[in-house]
Amino acid sequence: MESCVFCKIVRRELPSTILYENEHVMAFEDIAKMAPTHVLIIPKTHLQSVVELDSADGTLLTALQEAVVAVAKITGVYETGFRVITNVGEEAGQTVFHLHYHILGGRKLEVLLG
Ligand code: DGP
Repeated sequence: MESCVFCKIVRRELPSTILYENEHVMAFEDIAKMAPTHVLIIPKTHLQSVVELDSADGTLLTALQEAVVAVAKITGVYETGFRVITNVGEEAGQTVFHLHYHILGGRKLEVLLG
């Protein structure tokens, strides 16, 4: 998608600190870190949010899952614990409408009840 910020990162039109990448997904540091580890995992194809994933996306779902574990290990939070968040829609706080998982860790995270 031409104007999407994360598509621009995938195309290397915007700089980012990439931690993990394969043909399906990319993981890079969040520009506005909320924790010592704050990494975004995205599909390279433009999907608006997690609700656009379905049973036809088995390969991508596996790639996303493997990226979660890989990023946790690369950043060191695999041992200490971490949180995986994906926001869907404005009311949930989604600001970039390209599917992304936030990986947060490296400090004690407050309990989220909404
Ligand atoms: P969300 O609110 O769930 O849509 O999260 C979007 C995140 O994307 C937010 O934490 C900030 C991050 N972000 C926005 N623009 C950029 C960018 O250009 N580069 C990087 N690395 N992160 C970005």
